[in-house]
Amino acid sequence: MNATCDTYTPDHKHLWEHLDRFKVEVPSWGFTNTGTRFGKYLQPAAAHTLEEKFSDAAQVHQLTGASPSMALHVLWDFPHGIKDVAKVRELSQQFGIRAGAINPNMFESQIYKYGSFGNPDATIRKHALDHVLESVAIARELGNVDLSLWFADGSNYPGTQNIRHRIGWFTECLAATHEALAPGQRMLVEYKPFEPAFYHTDIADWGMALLFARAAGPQALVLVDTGHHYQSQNIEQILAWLQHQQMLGGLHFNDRRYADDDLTLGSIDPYQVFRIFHEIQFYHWEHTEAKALAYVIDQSHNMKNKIEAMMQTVLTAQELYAKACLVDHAQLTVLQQECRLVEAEECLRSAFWTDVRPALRAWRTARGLPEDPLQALRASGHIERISKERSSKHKSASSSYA
Ligand code: PSV
Ligand code: MN
Repeated sequence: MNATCDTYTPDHKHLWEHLDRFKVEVPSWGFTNTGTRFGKYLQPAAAHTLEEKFSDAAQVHQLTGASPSMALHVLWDFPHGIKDVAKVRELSQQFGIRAGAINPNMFESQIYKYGSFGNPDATIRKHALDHVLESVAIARELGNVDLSLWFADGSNYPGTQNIRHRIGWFTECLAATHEALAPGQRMLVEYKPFEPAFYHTDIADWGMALLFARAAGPQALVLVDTGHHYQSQNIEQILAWLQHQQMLGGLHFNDRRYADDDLTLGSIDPYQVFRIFHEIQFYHWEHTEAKALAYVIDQSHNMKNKIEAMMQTVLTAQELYAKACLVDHAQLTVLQQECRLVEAEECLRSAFWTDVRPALRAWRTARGLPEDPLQALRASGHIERISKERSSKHKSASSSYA
C-alpha cells in the first residue's frame, strides 16, 4: 500500500463538521482583575460582577461561535452558595451562555492553611467536604454539570506532614463527594506538581489523580491542566494513558514557559497543543463510542485585554484542533504499523503545517460569524465602551486606573 500523507487539501466539508462540534468553555475568573504574587494591574474593562462576566463570555461566543458555556468558581461566583443558583440561571438565559463546570474553592479561606481534604484536623476536612457537597448540589441544580476539583493541599517542608495519612483522608472525602453525584454527572480530579505547596502536593501528578479518581467511583475522571507539568513533560502521552484507561475527563487549556504561567494557549508551543488534539482525535477515531471531553480555558490575563485574550485563545484552540483534524488516521496507522518513521512523522507534520485559516474563515462566513472575530471585536468599539461604563460604575474599585 502506498501510504503517504503529503498531499493535503484542506477538505472544507470534513473540517466544518469538526468545527461545528468543537466547543471550548471560558472561565469566569478570566474576565476579572487577577494578579501575580507581586501585584495586580487593573483593567478598566475588567468584570466586577457576575453579570459582567456573563456579558464578556457572551461577547466571546457571539463572535467565535465556539464558547457557549462558562466555568464558575463557587466562592467567587456564588457568594451566597446555592441561593445564587436562581441568579445564575437568569443570567445564563439573558446572555445565552450555559453555566459550565462548577469549581469549589478550598484554597482561599484562612482555615485551609494546612490543607482541606488533607488537613490533619477532622473539623476542617468536614468544613471542606460540606463546601464541596454544596458545590455538587449547585452543579446538580444547574443540570448536572461537571464538578471540577483542584486542591492546593500540600506542605512546604519535609517531615511536617504525614503524606500517607493525607492520602487516606483524601480518599475518604473524595468517595463522600462521589456519593453525592447525580447519575451520569462527572467529577473531575485535577493535579498540579507544585504551587502553592513547594515540598509535596497531595495530588501532584496524573498517577495520583488517577488512583484517587478510581477509588472515588466510576463517575470520577482525571482533568489535565496543560500548565500543570514539569518542563518538557510529554502531555500527549499522559492523555494516551488516561484515554487507554478510559479515565480522561477533560482539559484545562493554557500555555507555559516556566511553571503554571497561564499564558495564552499555543503562544509558546503550538506544536504541543496540536499533538494534544491529535492524540485525542486519534483515540476518538479508533473509539467512536468515546464520550466528549470537557475543554475549558484556564487563563486569567493581566497584561492583555481579557476579552481579546480569551477570544484569541478560542481561535487558537480552533485552529490547532482543525489542524489535528487533517491528520489521515488510516494512513498514519499503516505507516506506524510498518515503522515508516519519516513518512509517519511527515504525516503528522504536514497536517500541522497546513494553513487552515482560509477554511476557518469560510466556515465562519457560512455560519454567520465574522471572518476575523478579533478584528470585529476591535471594530465594534465594545471594549472602549465597557471600559467607560465599568470604570464609572465601579469607581472605588477602579480609582487607580488613571
Ligand atoms: C489552579 O492552578 C487551577 O488550575 C485550578 O484549575 C483552579 O480552579 C484554577 O487554576 C483557578 O485558580
Ligand atoms: Mn486548572
